[in-house]
Amino acid sequence: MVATDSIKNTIYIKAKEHPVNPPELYASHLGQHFLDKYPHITSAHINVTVHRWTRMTVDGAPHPHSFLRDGQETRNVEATVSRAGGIALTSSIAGLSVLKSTGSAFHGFVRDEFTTLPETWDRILSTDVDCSWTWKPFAAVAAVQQGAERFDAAWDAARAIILKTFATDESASVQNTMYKMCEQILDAAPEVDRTGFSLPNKHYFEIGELFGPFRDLASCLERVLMDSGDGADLSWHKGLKNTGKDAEVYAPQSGPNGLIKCEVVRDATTLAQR
Ligand code: AZA
Repeated sequence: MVATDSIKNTIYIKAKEHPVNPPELYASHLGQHFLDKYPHITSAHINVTVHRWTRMTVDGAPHPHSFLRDGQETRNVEATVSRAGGIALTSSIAGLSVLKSTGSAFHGFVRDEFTTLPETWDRILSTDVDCSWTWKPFAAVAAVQQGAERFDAAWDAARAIILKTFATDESASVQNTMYKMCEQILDAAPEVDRTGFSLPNKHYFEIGELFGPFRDLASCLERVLMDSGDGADLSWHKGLKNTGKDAEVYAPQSGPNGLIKCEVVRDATTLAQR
């Protein structure tokens, strides 16, 4: 048994002995250390989370020693270092919250007896991006180290692709937009075998659009609430209009929301040649 105390101290010492950037390389060093040190271990699983500490700008200049926590977004690495299989690395971005106020539609989907959702040609689109990409297997730490700049480059490219595509795509659906992002990430990082997304669909409804899309139930309740002056929309106050073309005030919904996932993998021939 290896005590968590030893493991914690090892993490500190290895962070002193090796660069912690890129985190993929640090995770590989750490995992290899546990294999070298303990003969009874067959594989080591390492998770590294990097938080965004961005240098402050003070009076227009970068400050030498002050930083701010720049959102909840993290850069993550999952590494498995094993005697049999070399080093498996998955990198990811998590918790990148984005919202666009238009340029998003959802129509033409399958309708059956369980469907209540109306089609929409214009809606707010918001999500917390969780995007991962899995590298081709590495034989050993030396292979991770050689060309280690690939890891920052892929993270930079993935983040830029996510933001640009989210902003500029006339989104036909979350599914369609996330697929476009995956294709670009695979193009930008040739050593990546697969990439994927997990995106919660965070709804914002017009006030007046009680329960959002679930209108049948909503229309009954709405009438009751409007009769009681309790405000299903804002018309109870001086006839304010806030739906359709007049919508300006929206309410974030607490769920349940859809969680939409996809994974795009390179073709089998390419993977077999790795
Ligand atoms: N995809 C979307 O883009 N929006 C949705 C979905 C979906 O599958 N379901 N409800 N709203």
